[in-house]
Amino acid sequence: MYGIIATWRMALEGISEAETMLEHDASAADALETAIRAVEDFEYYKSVGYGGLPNEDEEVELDAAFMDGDTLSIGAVGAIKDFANPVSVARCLSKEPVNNFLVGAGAEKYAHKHGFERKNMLTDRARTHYHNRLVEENQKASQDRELKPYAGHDTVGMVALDQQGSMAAATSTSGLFMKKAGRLGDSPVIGSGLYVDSEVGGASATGLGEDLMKGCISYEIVRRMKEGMTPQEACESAVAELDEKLKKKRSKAGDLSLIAMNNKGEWGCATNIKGFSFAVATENLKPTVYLVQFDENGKQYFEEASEEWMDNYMKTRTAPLIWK
Ligand code: SD4
Repeated sequence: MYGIIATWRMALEGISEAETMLEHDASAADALETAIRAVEDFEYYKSVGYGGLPNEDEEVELDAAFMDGDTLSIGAVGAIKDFANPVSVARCLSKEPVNNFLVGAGAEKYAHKHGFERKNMLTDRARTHYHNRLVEENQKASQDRELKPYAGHDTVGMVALDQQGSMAAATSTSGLFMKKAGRLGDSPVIGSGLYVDSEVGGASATGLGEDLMKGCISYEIVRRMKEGMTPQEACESAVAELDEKLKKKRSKAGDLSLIAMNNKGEWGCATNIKGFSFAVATENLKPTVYLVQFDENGKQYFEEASEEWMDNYMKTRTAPLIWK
């Protein structure tokens, strides 16, 4: 059995490529890195890699992580600037005996030394988003002005299983639009943004990093799978419990969306938001995008994305932007 699951529709092209690789016996780690790089390279996705939205100082700071489920090796970069593929730097770091998680200038020094491609990651389109956001803010009365980090978000997180039974997980993100310089979310943090153990399975998160980290949610899902839950049961119960706990202790819960796969290729997903999508492919399932919907009792279910939804998705991502 082989398979790959990823957060958001934007992962579809990447996981399609990965699926072909897995079918031809590639390793989970290679397939995963290829899939995430495809998302990082596509300039119209504004929260991962090239084209990612900048922080409040108009700088694109990227976070990424990689975990090998066979060895539990981990590698991560935080707030790295001007490198094309943070996930590949993270994977390279996972091969080091120590110094596996590097941030800022240290991460850039390492990436440079290892020959990773440098690139100015701030696109004109992202500059336009930044400029327009400031203009919108300045149009408000001065007492209402507040540069809140962008609420919409699309971190890519993936878990893959190969035909040898090896698993890997990885994430990549530009984090929250208008975040403070140096801010890290859950995505590069092992246990929160991702976790994988080939003896069990893996999970990965997207949403409000500050809240996802409060539950070490990816590790928690893997732990539940280890105790016998299916990926779906583990995702649903862990997300519902964290959502409830945050509401009880803090009166609100940020966005929490999780995907998981176990070492049999069974998969699951749970979210506390409307509009979440994910992409999955296995030996028995062609690459498919599902939307998470809720019935009248608040119970979630999955619906395959229609052609119309898919067309509209790409149209809105690539629509021309006006400099206000
Ligand atoms: C973060 N979790 O930096 C990331 C943002 C995100 O989908 O998931 N976006 O907090």
